[in-house]
Amino acid sequence: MSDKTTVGVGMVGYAFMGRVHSQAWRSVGAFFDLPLVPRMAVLAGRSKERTEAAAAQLGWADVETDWRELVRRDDVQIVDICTPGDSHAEIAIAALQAGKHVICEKPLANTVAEAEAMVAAAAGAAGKSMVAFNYRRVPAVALARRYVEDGRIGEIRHVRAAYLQDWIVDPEFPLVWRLQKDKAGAGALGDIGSHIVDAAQFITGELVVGVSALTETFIKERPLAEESAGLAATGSATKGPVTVDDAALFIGRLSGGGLASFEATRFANGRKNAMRMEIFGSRGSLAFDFEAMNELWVSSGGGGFERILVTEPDHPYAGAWWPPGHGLGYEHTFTHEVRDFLEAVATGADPTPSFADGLRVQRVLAAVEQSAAEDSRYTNVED
Ligand code: SOE
Repeated sequence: MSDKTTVGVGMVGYAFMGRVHSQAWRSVGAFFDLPLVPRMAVLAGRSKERTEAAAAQLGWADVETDWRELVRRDDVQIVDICTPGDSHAEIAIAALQAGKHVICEKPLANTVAEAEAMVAAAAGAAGKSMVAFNYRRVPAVALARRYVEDGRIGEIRHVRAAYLQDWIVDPEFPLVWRLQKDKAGAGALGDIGSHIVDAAQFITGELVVGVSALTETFIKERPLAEESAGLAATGSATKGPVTVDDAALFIGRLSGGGLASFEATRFANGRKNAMRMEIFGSRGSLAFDFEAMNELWVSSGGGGFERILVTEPDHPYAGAWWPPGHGLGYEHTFTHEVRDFLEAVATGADPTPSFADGLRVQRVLAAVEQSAAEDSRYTNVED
């Protein structure tokens, strides 16, 4: 029997993010020596039948069909929000007001105003809060951050950040919630652009302070979605309008004086989840591609790049898992996330990325949308 304190977790939503968060809560105690033992107390979803089926499959002890009931429960101390962005603010604020700790999926909210309200609620709350930018917890990304902090890269000159996917290239791919502004807030920009803005700020320790942007929606109408699971879906014969961007490209300035470029697209045919970062500094450079997530490429200037297999025991998180070279996957980043969150809850430290960090990313996304809408810095080529 463990003599550690148990902490009850209540999760809202059980689709793609809910499944991967469940995997994290289920496995974290088996690999990390935790100060608190998480208990997967309750899963909330709208349909009783589906929520019960998901709870049985994913390992949750009980279900609620209204998230408000989950937030009220005494056996829930941590609320994990895995719903589309349109409900993040309401659930997070209610949970914080009820004294719970909150982990919220990214982007933090659908608007800057909602994100500000969440930051205000977090500031006055007893509970801890964190936004789930999971890629910070890829061992290679955390190692990249360490190298920048140690001064190995020097002053940051440019960042090239790209997040390339292709799951909606087919014009007949249905109009899932991620393609609807009222539910998702934005398209590729919010869903995957938010990740690379956060990763760029995290690795460099700097902020994106200004942007100039272009966005595009290539496919304006799609079949209405009937069933969806993960990123797959079936559509009906009726079509509806796509109300978000399919791709967002922007350049920006960093607070340290460097320049950055960002590409977020779901139309990079052949690229599945290519979240790529290249950091060029005065002393060296770093390169990372999530499709080869156990590798970090490092240059000390001259002689090109050296490949580091980020699976050594002294690399971030890696020592908890397999022998060197055996590698980690997507799901481990979420396990690291809940591990760090439990650590913060136990020690009273403030977990990162905070809701304030999430708001900062939201402000960048808003600036991108404003720039794209105004086309103010966009110059047509004269013929
Ligand atoms: C879909 O684009 C998605 O699942 C994102 O929502 C996730 O945040 C990203 O990790 C993978 O792609």
